[in-house]
Amino acid sequence: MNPEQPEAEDEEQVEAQVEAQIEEQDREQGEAKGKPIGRRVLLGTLGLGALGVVTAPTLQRGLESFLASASDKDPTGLTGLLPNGGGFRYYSVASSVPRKNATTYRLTVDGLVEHPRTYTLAELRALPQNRLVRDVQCVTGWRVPGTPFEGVRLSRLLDAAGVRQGAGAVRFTCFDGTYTESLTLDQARRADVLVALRMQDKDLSHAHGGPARLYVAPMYFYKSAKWLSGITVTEDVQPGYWEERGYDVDAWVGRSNGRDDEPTS
Ligand SMILES: Nc1nc2c(c(=O)[nH]1)N[C@H]1C(S)=C(S)[C@@H](COP(=O)(O)O)O[C@H]1N2
Ligand SMILES: [Mo]
Repeated sequence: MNPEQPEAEDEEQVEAQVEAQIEEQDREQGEAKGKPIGRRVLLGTLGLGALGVVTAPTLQRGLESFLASASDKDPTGLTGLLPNGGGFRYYSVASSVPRKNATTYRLTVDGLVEHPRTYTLAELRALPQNRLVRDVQCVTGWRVPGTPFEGVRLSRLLDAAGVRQGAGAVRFTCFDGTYTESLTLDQARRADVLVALRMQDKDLSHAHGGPARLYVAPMYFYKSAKWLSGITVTEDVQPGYWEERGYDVDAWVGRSNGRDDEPTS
């Protein structure tokens, strides 16, 4: 396939295209079925034009040099080198992310709580779901208008766990084994902060952090940790992956990171 030549017509097709390319790469690498999938650094742009770029970063040869030169310019993920079609970009700081499904996925809530527990996907789905439609804003500049997210309010999970006296923050960990995020307890209890199971009215795809990701509507999208596997109530905020690398911990859209974007929530 020619990466310069957009072939897909809509987002679902693009996503299928991305998945197909990943599978092709895995076959090329001779990885056994069921092994973690690599090279998910940036899988492409979704929707709203510029669909052609979807293939460029997934090309097997040249990927390493592509990443090396990109990281000089854009610490969150290569955006500077790619045309911005106004759609989503797929990000992962981990080179390999295992796939989790309804059978294998677990979300643990622990730390300074009375009742630590682990949820299955079915258990999360059985809880009341909230739907939010807001713009998504990445700190590197791209914005996607009116994107529906649906899932369980984080505040509900915190209440169910019984946050203990002295707790002040929440730390999030991911089954990519690398990414972390954090919120103050007050931020975490906002009604526009979800453990999202659906995005754009579909179950969250693997590429977008499924089966479950954090969705922090009022903050830059780096707060919305993908492949969420752990929620730990802590005393103080521990800066997350990108925050250790210079981004603001309080990542309000339009009021942080030296940016003046229109607020999203
Ligand atoms: N686990 C994990 N979560 C993550 C990231 C990541 O690399 N790993 N990148 C963040 C950044 S910088 C952005 S902009 C969004 C991208 O989400 P998307 O890939 O669904 O577009 O995910 C955020 N959450
Ligand atoms: Mo981002």
